[in-house]
Amino acid sequence: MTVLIPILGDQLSLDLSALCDAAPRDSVLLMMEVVEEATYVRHHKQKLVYILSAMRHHAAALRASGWTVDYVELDDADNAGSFTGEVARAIERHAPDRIVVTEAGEWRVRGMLESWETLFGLPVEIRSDDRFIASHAEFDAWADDGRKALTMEFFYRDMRRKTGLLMDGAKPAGNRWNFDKENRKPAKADLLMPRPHSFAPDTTTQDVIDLVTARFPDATGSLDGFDYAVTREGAERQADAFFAKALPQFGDYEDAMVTGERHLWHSILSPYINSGLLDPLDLCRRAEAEYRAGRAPLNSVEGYVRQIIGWREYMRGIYWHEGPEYPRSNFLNHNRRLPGFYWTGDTEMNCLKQVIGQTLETAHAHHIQRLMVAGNFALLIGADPYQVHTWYLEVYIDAYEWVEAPNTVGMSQFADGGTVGSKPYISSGAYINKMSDYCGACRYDVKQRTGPDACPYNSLYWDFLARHRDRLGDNERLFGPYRSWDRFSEEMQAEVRAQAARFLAQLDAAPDGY
Ligand code: FAD
Ligand code: DLZ
Ligand code: SF4
Repeated sequence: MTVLIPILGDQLSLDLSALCDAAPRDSVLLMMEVVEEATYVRHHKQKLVYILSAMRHHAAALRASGWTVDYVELDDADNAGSFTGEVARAIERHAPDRIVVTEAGEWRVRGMLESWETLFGLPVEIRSDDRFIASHAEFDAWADDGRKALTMEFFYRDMRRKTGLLMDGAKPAGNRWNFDKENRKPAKADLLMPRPHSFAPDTTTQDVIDLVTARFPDATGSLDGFDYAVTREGAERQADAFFAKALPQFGDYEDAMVTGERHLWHSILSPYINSGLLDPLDLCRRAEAEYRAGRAPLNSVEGYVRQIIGWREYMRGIYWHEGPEYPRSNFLNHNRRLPGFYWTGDTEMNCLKQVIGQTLETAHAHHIQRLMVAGNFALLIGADPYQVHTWYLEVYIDAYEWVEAPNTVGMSQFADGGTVGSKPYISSGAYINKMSDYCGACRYDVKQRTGPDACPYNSLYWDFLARHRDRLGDNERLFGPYRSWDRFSEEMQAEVRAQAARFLAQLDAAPDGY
């Protein structure tokens, strides 16, 4: 009896469901570096290096625990280039009686796994991924419970009750579920800000860097300075540093943006959580322990726990609940192509220059940079949400479709018409000015709405609202902004809209750059 257990690149957990009852004696674990996964979008080079190096280190860790791992490298002769092609070749090598696999993290790959039983004439058991707190059935039952809206906050409270995290009996710790209002402070550059560890590439990572440089020269972004952890131990060290130094301030400065400070008090653990090196529930329990021991305040710990058992679980639920066509949603009928500077950072708008520049350099940006600078601008100009989705999937080291698409298509671009967010996340330059130091060094004036020096976000914001009044005018959460717009004189309205039109025309005329 031999069981073949394929382990995908985002399944790098030692206690994966496919392994829970397997015996090393009669199991072959199959890990595959395949060109199809490396090219289904033009992934950032650092994302490619991270995943392939983490896979190689994970294979070594599995072998050290006694497993037999059949590892196919990208440059191996006869590499078939796809999961299905490699499973076919592995069946020839090992003649297994059956296949056991943990479910895939996206519709595209789910289809592949589901085709194997018929294709190979072998029993294929697809197990649910129990690294998540809510199963598909649980989320669907919650979503289909006749509720008016799929509000994250209510789902989050159920997850708090289910896990017991930050609960005092039946009540939330501190008698409040959510401390978000206390988590909106701007920050200043500060030499004492915690800095995460930097991991110099070892020989395995260096081999992968050489491989990616040779095989994917056109991939997005830069490889210089790659310093992510690629092992469980490295990821754990990073988590230790976060809990010891950054968690206490995480809440206060969650939404702040500071030039040259890409980490602030964020954890930078998403790549490790999403690929399986760190366990999300374990991290939340560690955060709670910091609160209970009096080392971190509740607004920070609740904020951190909410991001993981609230937003992260909710996004996954939405992705599978809404179906494979969800990334194609386009409620606002937007079709402008993204400007070429999304791939170069070459723009005079300093906020975008900083955020896109950092993204191309490091494959990471924090939530408010993604949402309120890059995403906000794409939404205001009416960019094609599918292209925006592809960009986010490409450039961020933690991007897998199940988490990226609901964040981009839903939360950031409002392309799902309000499934994820009750209103579009749009703002004028004022919000960026309040939460960052970007505007001070910008060629544009954040206080001006019109004229050659006016911040483009300002006219674009009002133009967006005016343009979409038929679709958004009866959204209660936008009554305030529409009332303000209506107080503008007709001349001012015309001037603002002409300013936006000139800006968009000049954007369209610029070379694509992609
Ligand atoms: P922290 O700020 O330290 O947050 C703690 C943890 O909470 C993160 O590690 C992450 O696991 C989780 N988390 C926080 N916010 C979210 C969220 N909105 N959805 C899911 N998990 C969340 N996150 C991804 O993991 N992959 C993506 O592809 C991704 N794409 C995004 C696209 C857009 C347009 C936006 C607005 C957000 C996206 N996010 C994505 C969410 C968020 O930006 C990242 O999770 C976060 O920046 C990761 O950095 P961190 O680990 O320092 O997070
Ligand atoms: C993203 C990615 C890349 C770039 N390369 C591989 C790979 O070569 N082998 C692999 O097993 N997984 C890779 N991945 C992650 C997969 O795309 C991910 O496992 C699927 O999206 C399924 O969720
Ligand atoms: Fe961005 Fe406008 Fe501020 Fe310049 S002035 S940094 S474009 S928000």
